[in-house]
Amino acid sequence: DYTKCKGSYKGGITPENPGENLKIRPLALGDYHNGYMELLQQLTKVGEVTKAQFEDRFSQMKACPDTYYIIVIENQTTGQVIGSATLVKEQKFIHGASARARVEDVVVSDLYRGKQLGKILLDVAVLLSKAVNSYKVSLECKDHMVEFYSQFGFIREEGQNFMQQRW
Ligand code: 16G
Repeated sequence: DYTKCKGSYKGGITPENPGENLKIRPLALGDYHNGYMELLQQLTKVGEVTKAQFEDRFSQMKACPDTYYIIVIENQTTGQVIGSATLVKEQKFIHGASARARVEDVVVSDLYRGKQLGKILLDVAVLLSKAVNSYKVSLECKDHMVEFYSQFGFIREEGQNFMQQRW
């Protein structure tokens, strides 16, 4: 129910109607050919992913109920995916056997920046986090993106650190 989205938008757009010819929907199996992988390349290194690999991964995600929610924005004229955000729900024992949610892989095509599409994606992701009964939602980002995400209610808490190992 998008009407519960906290955000207010300029220019009359809403999550239900994110712009002319634009539509929000879940990622679909056919999106391999609709520019989804090219879009992700604007976020990070995607590498070689064949159609078969994409379809396997898609099915694996689908087979995990109530876990992967991949939101995309489609240009309905071209059929191309021009924005996306992933919400992953992680089951927990803590907080009364609750769950946490993480926002991952947020990307809006560089041709569509400045149209509040990132805001729409994040508002929907936060709404969804609550709807799936997570007790919190978090994300990881580079320093220069902190200001961007803080506009949507994400707070860098004092003393909390995000750490990782890479190989
Ligand atoms: C950013 C993304 C993260 C993504 C990572 C890829 C958001 C909020 N954060 O941290 O989800 O997976 O970049 O970068 O979208 P990497 O390839 O260096 O891991």
